[in-house]
Amino acid sequence: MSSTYLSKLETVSDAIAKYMADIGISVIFGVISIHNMPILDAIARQNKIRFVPTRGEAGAINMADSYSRVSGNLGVCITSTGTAAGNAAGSQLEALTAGSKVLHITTQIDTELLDCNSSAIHSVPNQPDMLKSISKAYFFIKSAKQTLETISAAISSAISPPAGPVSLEIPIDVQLSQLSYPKSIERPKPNRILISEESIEELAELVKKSKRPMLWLGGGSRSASVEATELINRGFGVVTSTNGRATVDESHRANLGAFNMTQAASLIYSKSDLMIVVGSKLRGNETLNYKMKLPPLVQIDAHDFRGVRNYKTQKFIHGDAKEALQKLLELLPEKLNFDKEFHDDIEKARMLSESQLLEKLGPYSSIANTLKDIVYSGSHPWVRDVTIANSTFGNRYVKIAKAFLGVHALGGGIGQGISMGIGAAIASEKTKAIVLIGDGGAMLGLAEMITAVSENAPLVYVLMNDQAYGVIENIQDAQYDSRRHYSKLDVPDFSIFCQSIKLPHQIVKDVNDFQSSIERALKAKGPQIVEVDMCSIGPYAETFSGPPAGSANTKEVA
Ligand SMILES: Cc1ncc(C[n+]2csc(CCOP(=O)(O)OP(=O)(O)O)c2C)c(N)n1
Repeated sequence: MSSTYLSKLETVSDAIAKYMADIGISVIFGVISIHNMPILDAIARQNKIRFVPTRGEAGAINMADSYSRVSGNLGVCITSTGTAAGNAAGSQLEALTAGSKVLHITTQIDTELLDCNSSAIHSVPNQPDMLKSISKAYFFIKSAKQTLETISAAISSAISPPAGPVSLEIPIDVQLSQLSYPKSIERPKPNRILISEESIEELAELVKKSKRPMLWLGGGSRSASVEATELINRGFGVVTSTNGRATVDESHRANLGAFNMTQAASLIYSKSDLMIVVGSKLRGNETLNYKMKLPPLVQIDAHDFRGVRNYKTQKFIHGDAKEALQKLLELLPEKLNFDKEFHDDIEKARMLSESQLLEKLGPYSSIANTLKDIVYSGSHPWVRDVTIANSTFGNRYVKIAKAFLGVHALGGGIGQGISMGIGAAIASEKTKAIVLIGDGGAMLGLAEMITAVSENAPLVYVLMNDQAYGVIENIQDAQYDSRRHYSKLDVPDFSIFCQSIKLPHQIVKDVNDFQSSIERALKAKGPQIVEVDMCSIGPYAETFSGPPAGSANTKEVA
């Protein structure tokens, strides 16, 4: 196979590699295997795209996902047939939940052996079905002549609003078949959603009548920063989901940020007469499981269904956030006649929410304050795993400088932060990514720390080590009579582990040492880790026992 292959280099794989470079893809993440070697070999020979060999496929998708979120470009991942493609599934669900522009190229056994129970190596049942269920769309390249049209269609689908990960399967024999590269190529373009002008006109009338209109900005609004900022400057108040953070500057006094579930926020909502929900699902863990009372709602969403399924909306506008808000702005006067005290009230609500949160943190408030200053002023990508430090302060108190710099595991899955940090670091180039992770989550992605070292990724891991699934212990204490089954955790001695993989490591046993440690880590080149020894520092002032879990539980989390 290889000798025939090496003698003819105008193959489907060469065309794919060249096409991706020609349309501007500069980095790809993945794991090599016999069923994707022709494509990876072509990428390496052409030497135009950086290939990041990850330690697992789950990490590869997380990296492609966060690379896409931070760069705004397509994130690309290459896996192989069977278990390898399956390993990507959990991470791809995160990309699907977050609506990330990701292309997952995976492979298949020889075409003639497909679907005939052949038991060929890496042949597994139901691979296309699995891929369809974890993707926005699924594509398959049946023959050489379909190659470039199919890859272009797959990318168009991934980047068209509502964006999402797409999967593309290419059988090994097709990868090896001959294909001459055309003189001109078609570049993938996003499809546009036509917005109803009438709906926008009706919305403009509602805004003009409103005294305290609010925007609830979700992840789908992140491309509409300019428009949302103009609306806040004309008098709107803003609140965001965790994923929509910093769509408007988080230091703007009329931006509540992601303090969306506090009592102070609730008071603001009770006095507001209109809330436009832009690109957000109003998730249960951000609305007290849909029990939070919200103002009359209008929803703008690129999904053609009512994404806000648990709230009644008086109007639904199908469209992309940026274009919809642009059109709305055109119909509104420069100065709207809003309630003069509206912005003052929001500013006070944010300050109150912040100070109440700080009290709950106890010793960790100084770490929160240090990170707050550094992350915002240094415009660092701020990457977060699911750990108590993020559920409390990381996801709202530490300000993000720009919407695209915020990356977190929206689906609530632990263990993705280590890899997401690498994707964010590679996308950001100029500023180091800061990645806040827990020891429990770290166990799922630890091997990718070696990838961070191999790639010299500019990042700092801040590892909150309590030698346990801390939040699970807290839930067990609160709801299961302190029966702490399965939540104590044996983790490596990180100083030894990091030494063995050549990852510079510092340990903080006293919160007063945190600032100097992180500053040192930020100044140094390449990846670094600052471990916070929570067993030495002690507990939070108030125990965090998880987001609302069921409809009966409406505990406030911030
Ligand atoms: C993939 C996945 N598996 C399990 C869980 C359940 N879970 C949520 S938080 C958590 C503990 C995380 O531990 P750690 O990273 O140490 O953070 P801590 O709670 O100690 O702050 C677990 C097991 C999950 N959310 N996602």
